[in-house]
Amino acid sequence: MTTALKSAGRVFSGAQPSGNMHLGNYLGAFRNWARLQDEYESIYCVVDMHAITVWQNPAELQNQIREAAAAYMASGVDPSRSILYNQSKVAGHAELAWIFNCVARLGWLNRMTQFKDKAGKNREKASVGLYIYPNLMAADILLYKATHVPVGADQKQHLELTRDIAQKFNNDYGTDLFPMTEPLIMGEGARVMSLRDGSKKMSKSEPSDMTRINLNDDADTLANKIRKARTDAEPLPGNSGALESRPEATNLVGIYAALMDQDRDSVCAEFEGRGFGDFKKALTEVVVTKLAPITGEMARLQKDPAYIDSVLKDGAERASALAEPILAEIKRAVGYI
Ligand code: AQP
Repeated sequence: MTTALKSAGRVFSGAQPSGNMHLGNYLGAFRNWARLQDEYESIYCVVDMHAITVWQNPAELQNQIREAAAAYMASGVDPSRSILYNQSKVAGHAELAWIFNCVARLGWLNRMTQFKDKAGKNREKASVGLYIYPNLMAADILLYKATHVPVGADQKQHLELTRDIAQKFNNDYGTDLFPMTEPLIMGEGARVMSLRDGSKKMSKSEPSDMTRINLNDDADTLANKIRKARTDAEPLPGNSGALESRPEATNLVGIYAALMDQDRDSVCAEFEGRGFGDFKKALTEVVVTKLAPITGEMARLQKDPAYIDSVLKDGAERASALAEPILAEIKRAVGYI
């Protein structure tokens, strides 16, 4: 299988197989990937090397890699129109990451807010991998000279670092080898927040399952989570501007808007004056209806791990074929013989 040359550019993106795939991953990433694959030459990676920056049980990791691949495909990523593979199968990611470890400056990494968030107070006990994670992310993207990266708003800082690394490499080695990769941040749903705390993003690694909508939750679980989602006592306003100081309300309206492909203003206009008890019922119906086909398709795919493995193997071969000449060019620029 080959991806036809597509004029808009080359896209790379990935998600960590570090737990249950959730609505934030779907709205902030997967469904956008599916939308981009006809316009862009698209490379979608299950970033298992990033996942082990925090401890992963090996037996569970295997299932999580397959679950991630199933989630991509169930969300519309078509392995015949995109390249879908897992990162550890293409050695170029690790090789280029090492070169970038020698290009990126400590001061740049010290500014990365995600490391601070994820390492928390236990900074000294965090893995070195977690600290240099953004260098590996830059390698993921630039190994293919990707021109665009569709990312959730939370990943924007890492993409800026990728551009800094590309720029410094080009300057240091007197080359124009790397492009300045652009972010594609796409519409409503770019940042889905926790159901329990509107100031925190919905996340796989958050211990409480009640904070997130998993792509494999059944209808009863979804209804229960939405019913118990934190809100406030005020009714919905007539426009989204009035939601400003109400983060949990903003989040639920945003989820409804994203799933219905509307903007927040039109959702507010539709529900103006109604309380969250009412709105949550409507939201549950939308979430259940929109996620049911994805949940069903994920379950179907996961019953056939051999098929998922064959998709990943084929994708890795195609990704390697793209990466090898670029990596050779990079090594020449560095002065390796
Ligand atoms: N809450 C979110 N809202 C919008 N987009 C999100 N993404 C993740 N969470 C949200 C986007 O999904 C893609 C894959 O992300 P990832 O799994 O590689 O890493 P992450 O951003 O660290 O996601 P999690 O769920 O928070 O994972 P853990 O808990 O393992 O660290 C990215 O494009 C991301 O923007």
